[in-house]
Amino acid sequence: MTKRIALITGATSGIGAATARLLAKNDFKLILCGRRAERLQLIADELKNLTEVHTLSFDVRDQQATAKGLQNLPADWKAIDVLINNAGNAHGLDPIQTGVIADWDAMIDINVKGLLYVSKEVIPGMTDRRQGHIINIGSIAGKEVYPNGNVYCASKFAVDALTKGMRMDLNPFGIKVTGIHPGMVETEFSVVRFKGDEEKASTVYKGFEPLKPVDIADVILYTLQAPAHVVLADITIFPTAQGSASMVKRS
Ligand code: NDP
Ligand code: 8X3
Repeated sequence: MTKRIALITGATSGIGAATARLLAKNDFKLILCGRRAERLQLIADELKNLTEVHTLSFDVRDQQATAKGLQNLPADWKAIDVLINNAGNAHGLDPIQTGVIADWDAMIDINVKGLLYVSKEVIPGMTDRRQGHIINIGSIAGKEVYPNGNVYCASKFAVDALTKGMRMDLNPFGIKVTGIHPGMVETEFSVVRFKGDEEKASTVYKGFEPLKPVDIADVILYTLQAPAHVVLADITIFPTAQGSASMVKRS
């Protein structure tokens, strides 16, 4: 059986790394992307007995580096079947009146523009071959706004809009487009949001059982294994303790 090639952005930790591990065991060849090259190498070494892995280190905010990295893929890695646009983070959790412009820039540049820059390089191959599957990792924050979520929520609302737009524009080419919208998943997400403050980050997940990265990876694999005539268009996943973006039952 020919293995499908899946490109995962943000594969150095959390949801992206868990997805790489699961897809490696399930007949995918992997292109793993992220800024931290040493982490990419560790994951590639870990998975090399399961599948072929190609790593690419670039910052998705840098359009030229993104284009160069993807355009210079070796010939046998160019026919990408699956694009998982996962790279992203929240930066800060401040009310709009005291928000930090560098944080706003980071969230819009990474979560929205970075997703577009990567997609711009991958979509033409999919339209030429008239097949492919794009999975955009949005968030419950792209479905509901919560206090102090302002710009992060806006960036994820944009991901939801782009997902819907991609599905319509790519429909004539038979390309599947899926939006996956997790609630609270314990990853490095909150450590990044709170700028390295691990104690503050850990309080986000206190008193309930959050989702694990592998829970999202499981849903991604399920989505990719659907029959050719089926697309899971839009999926929201909560931990059982979560009732909405801002409601969690804690002990
Ligand atoms: P992590 O912080 O664990 O992972 C984020 C990943 O994104 C890392 O691999 C990081 O790699 C990559 N990344 C961040 N900035 C850049 C950049 N400028 N260029 C390239 N890659 C970048 O968080 P999660 O796994 O939780 O996040 C993955 C996705 O899931 C994000 O889009 C997030 O918004 C979304 N999400 C997360 C939820 C949660 O509760 N954790 C819930 C809903 C959605 P590196 O630093 O090496 O570049
Ligand atoms: C990440 C989950 O609840 O912080 O998208 O918005 S949340």
